[in-house]
Amino acid sequence: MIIVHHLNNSRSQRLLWLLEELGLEYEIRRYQRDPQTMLAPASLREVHPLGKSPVITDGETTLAESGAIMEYLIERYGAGRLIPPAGTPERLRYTYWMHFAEGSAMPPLVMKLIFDRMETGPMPFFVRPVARGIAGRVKKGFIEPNINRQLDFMEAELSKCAWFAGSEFTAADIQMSFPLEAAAARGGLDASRPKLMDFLGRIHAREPYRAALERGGEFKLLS
Ligand SMILES: N[C@@H](CCC(=O)N[C@@H](CS)C(=O)NCC(=O)O)C(=O)O
Repeated sequence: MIIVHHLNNSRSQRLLWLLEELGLEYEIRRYQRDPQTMLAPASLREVHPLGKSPVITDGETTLAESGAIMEYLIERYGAGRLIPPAGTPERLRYTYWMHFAEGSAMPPLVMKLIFDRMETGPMPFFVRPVARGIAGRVKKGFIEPNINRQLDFMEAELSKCAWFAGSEFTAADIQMSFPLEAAAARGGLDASRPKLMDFLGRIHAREPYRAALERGGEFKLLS
């Protein structure tokens, strides 16, 4: 039995969705973020040394890192579903977006979350202006331009085809959902990028997406 070690409000929601799309049976073990720090509980480190979510166990196999888990599940249980055939241009696009999601899209969004908190978090009053100044400059000079350039790029790519790998929905769309949900929650993604907003609308309407939300429980991205 596949066990998903599921942290609330986290990337593991994506895996529940993949498992629902594939119609596989799975069990959820739940972990709650610390309400103050938002970090995962130490008990997740008993499953994998890094203690990050998602992690799955499948028999003797324990695997972390969402992209690796996606590839494992598709290869082992997908029977050719949700992945374009090898050697096609669609397969190359699939691989690209599968890696882009965590390798390029998420880092500036995570940085934005951290620097937003630096501006508003508790600190001695005399430090606040300095902290705000540094955070504001890093956001304006580096983080926000990168997020905007990436969003423009993704918008242009989704103008060429319905889904990230081509005309068919694939696991790359599931992997790309998290940065886009995060961008909509805190990265400035709005109706000015209609293709990306339409993508979010289309994934939210999918039955397996809804089924995964129902099983996973609360899913509210940190902002
Ligand atoms: N690139 C990793 C990122 C894993 C990650 O940072 N997960 C977050 C949840 S979305 C987490 O576990 N945060 C809690 C913590 O760092 O303690 C992946 O895609 O699996």
